Amino acid sequence: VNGTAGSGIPENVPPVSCPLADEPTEIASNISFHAKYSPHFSPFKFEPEQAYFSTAESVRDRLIQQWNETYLHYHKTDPKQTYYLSMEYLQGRALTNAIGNLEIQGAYADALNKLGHDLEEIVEQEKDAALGNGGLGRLASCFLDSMATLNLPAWGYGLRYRYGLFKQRITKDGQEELAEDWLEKFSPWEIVRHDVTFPIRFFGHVEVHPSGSRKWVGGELVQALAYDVPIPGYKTKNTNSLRLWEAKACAEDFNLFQFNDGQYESAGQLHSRAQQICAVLYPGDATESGKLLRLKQQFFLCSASLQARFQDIIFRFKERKDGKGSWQWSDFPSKVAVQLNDTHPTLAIPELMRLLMDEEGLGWDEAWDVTTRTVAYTNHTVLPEALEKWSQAVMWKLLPRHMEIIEEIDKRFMAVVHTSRTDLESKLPSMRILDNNPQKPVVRMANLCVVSSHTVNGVAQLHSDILKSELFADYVSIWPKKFQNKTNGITPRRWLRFCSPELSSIITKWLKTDQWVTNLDLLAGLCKFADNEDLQNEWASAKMANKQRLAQYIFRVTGESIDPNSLFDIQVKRIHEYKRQLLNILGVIYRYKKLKGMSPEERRKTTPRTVMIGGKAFATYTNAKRIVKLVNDVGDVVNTDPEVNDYLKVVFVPNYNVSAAEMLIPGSELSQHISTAGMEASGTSNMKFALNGCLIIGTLDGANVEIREEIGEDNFFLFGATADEVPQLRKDRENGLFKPDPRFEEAKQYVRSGAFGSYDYNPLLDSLEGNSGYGRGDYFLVGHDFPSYMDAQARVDEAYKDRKRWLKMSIMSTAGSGKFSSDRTIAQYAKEIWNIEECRVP
Ligand code: HBZ
Repeated sequence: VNGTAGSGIPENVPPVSCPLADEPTEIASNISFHAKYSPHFSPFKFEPEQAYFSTAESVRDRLIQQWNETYLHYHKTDPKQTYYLSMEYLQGRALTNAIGNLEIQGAYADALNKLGHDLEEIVEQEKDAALGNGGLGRLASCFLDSMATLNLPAWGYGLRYRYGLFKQRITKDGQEELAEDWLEKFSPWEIVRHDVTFPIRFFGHVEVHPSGSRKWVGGELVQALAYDVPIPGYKTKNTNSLRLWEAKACAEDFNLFQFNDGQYESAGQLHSRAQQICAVLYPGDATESGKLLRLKQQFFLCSASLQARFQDIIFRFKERKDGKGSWQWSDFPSKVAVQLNDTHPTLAIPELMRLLMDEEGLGWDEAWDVTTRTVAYTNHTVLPEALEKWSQAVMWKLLPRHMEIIEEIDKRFMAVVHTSRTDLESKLPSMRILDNNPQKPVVRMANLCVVSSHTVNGVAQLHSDILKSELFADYVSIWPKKFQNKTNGITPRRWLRFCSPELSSIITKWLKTDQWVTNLDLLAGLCKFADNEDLQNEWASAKMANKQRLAQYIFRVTGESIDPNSLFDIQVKRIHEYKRQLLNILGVIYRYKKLKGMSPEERRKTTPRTVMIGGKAFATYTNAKRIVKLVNDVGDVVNTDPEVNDYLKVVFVPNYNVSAAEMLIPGSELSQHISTAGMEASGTSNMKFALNGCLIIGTLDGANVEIREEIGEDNFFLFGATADEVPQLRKDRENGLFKPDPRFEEAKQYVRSGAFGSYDYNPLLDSLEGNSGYGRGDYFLVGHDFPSYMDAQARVDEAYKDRKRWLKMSIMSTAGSGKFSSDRTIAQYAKEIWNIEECRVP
């Protein structure tokens, strides 16, 4: 059924019963069944590691049961379904989430106790599935959770990378990258589907038949093999699927003759070339290397996912023709919605056109109508270097038929402008899909998406406004209704209910219901208790417990002892100049210098802080790596300085990932979301922190704007230039009109003086000066925002001294976070873009 329907196991053969009772004793026996009969380890070993794998397999039994029921139900009901295409999913660990969503956490904890293990220790055994780089990938994973929880018939499609995001190690030279082998001991959460494979073609040529029809032939073929990861919804039977494709060579591609002749390498050449496709996650920054491989990956995802869908549709089509009603290709968009997670899966557009025309015999107009009513596109960034552009030459070589189709789309788009929108003709060169600049002819993927999608959306209101007024402004006058906003969200299950059980039970107690877990707006009910002393005391003790747990974690991963009574100030996200970790650390440096100049008496009046900064820098992003090194060097000096030690600590949190976030966010009190205004499309960790009662110091950027609106401006430490001021400030800067704040000069000078070791930080600091860096001098406006940032930090210190006030602000943050549930976001996609409805498994 799951793939194509067909004949199943005869009903007169009863299945081996699978122990799905909720009694701890039966669960324990199911776990030990897996320990004995699963072939992964010696059956006589039952250390935490073996206990984890057999526990996971036992949970998987249940997931598979629900997953099968879900498929049968969708098949029977035949609703419209969404296909979410994403090159990235940052899933993190699955065990806590699965037993939490299935509501069997307590029973599993008891069962493991009976077996001599502790659930908390067992869940730590799991490696993160990190098939993504950052925000975009984590968003896709939150969306999967919400789609299942809302009982939506929706599938995720992605790639099964052998190595996901690298592991970060900090050495004396800064960041080092290591391959992360998340499949080292196999993943218990995936089900390999040997019945679901499709051939994917690369290279080759186009054959023209006398009838005029065209066919892509020749080149090389690689097999796409499906692995399905069950995605359980919370408190529902619906269990959707994340389908990850793996690339495999065909057996006949192995040259046995060459092998027998001793030519081992060339014998297996095609095999290793196929393996390369899914070997690694693309680091996701603008680099030249690996371009062709990345393009292959993208096409591989698009072609396999669409072929799978076609197989299902055609199966149904035949079923209907055999007497169960009629069906036409023009009905396709009423059965299928395809969502492109950024431009990475853009090739789904020409591939869908090709399948419809060359395989199914539709004419251009009909194929185009079907395609444009099916596909929608989400933009996640306005940074010019992240807007994908593919070399036309490379595309012609790898995908000749798709390039023909793209040329035709471009030609027809131009014709429309020529005939009906002559006022836009001067804009055509930048609006076209093909950029035929003879120096470097490219295909602009974002333009292809805008022209071919029925809906284009940004990921926060400010970002969507910028898309309409800047990046895609010229298209808005042609298709004013095409552009929408869908403010991002996060799943409240992983990001509050499961990562902070302490705070969750306090919320449930005061709201007298746990319905907030699926209806996050109910959190607003906490507002009226924000001043209540009992709630405040309970709130403070839950926070303290989380801070202590975090302090132990920090000690474990860095060896640094931090004081849970100090203010925990955290900035964790990918290291990027626009995210301005440099602003944060320069502020810390200034604080350190001031502390050193104070008398012991004066110091005692300050607010003690622990500043934690974590995140990965792309391997070849030099300035990002220098920032990592600087934070570590500052930590080395500050943390060993007995004069300031009680008042300031600086910790670089190594290898930031989803699991680390689940530890850091619940234990945070202040978090920094301080990007240059207009540059962070949304941000989603800002939502996670606010939900956990952490106050935000931030700019008016991305979703910060909406968070501040929801939780109230008194509960947000605002600073910095606004997005519409930024262009003028950059111009002023170029014209020498910028006067730096003396505190900013002092902080930079302190680093240059060698206070933090002998490493040469001048190139990094020079990017903040007159005319270096991007050639424009402090492009990210660190210098401009520094004084208002320091003032905001001073307000933080004052607020923290007033315990009651701080606790009230913290409660108000959680209370105001209802809007940022990904359930809300996904419900809006479902209604306003996909036009799909809930399909609940009875
Ligand atoms: O998507 C992020 C945005 O920076 C962030 O503001 C937003 O909240 C989030 C979810 O909408 N964008 C990314 O994470 N982008 C990438 O990771 C990326 C990956 C591969 C690329 C380019 C960008 O080739």
